[in-house]
Amino acid sequence: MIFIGIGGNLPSKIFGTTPEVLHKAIHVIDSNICRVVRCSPWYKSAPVPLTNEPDYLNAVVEVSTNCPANELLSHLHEVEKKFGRVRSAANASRIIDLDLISYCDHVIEPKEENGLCLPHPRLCERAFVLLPLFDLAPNWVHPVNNKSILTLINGLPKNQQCERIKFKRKQ
Ligand code: PH2
Ligand code: MG
Ligand code: MG
Repeated sequence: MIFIGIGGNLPSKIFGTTPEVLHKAIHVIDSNICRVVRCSPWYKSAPVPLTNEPDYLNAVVEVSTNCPANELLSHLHEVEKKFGRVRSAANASRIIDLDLISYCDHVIEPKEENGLCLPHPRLCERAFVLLPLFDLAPNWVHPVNNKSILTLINGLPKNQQCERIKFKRKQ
């Protein structure tokens, strides 16, 4: 299974509010490069690490693709660009962020900065990734530390609030 983390905490002048941006982005991710299989429920959380910036909206999307991981990541970067993502400091507020969380349990050790690392190097510290990943893949096991997703969730720092939210359908 292949999982993408999707999140954002800034609106776009062109594409709208964060929920609008992220829902539109899922339709653009679904392309000849990769098919969107499922999307988790949505979660609202304060920035990790905590700042005074706006809350994030996050979900995890399962996709299927014949492309290797690095090509899939390039596609995700293209989608980020289309929605106006500007790269600045690490953890800076952003309109959209698409991260490759896990690619068929492939393991790629971190090498150079900004190089592809799988599974995502910070996923174990992040409720906003682990909770939606649990919704999609409750039996998932981290291929490096062999911890189950429930063990990882139980090991999260207690101060990370991450609340599942529902969107009302537009009339
Ligand atoms: N992304 C970050 C840094 N911090 N915090 C939350 N709640 N959600 C995110 O998606 C997020 C973050 C860097 O990618
Ligand atoms: Mg990220
Ligand atoms: Mg990213």
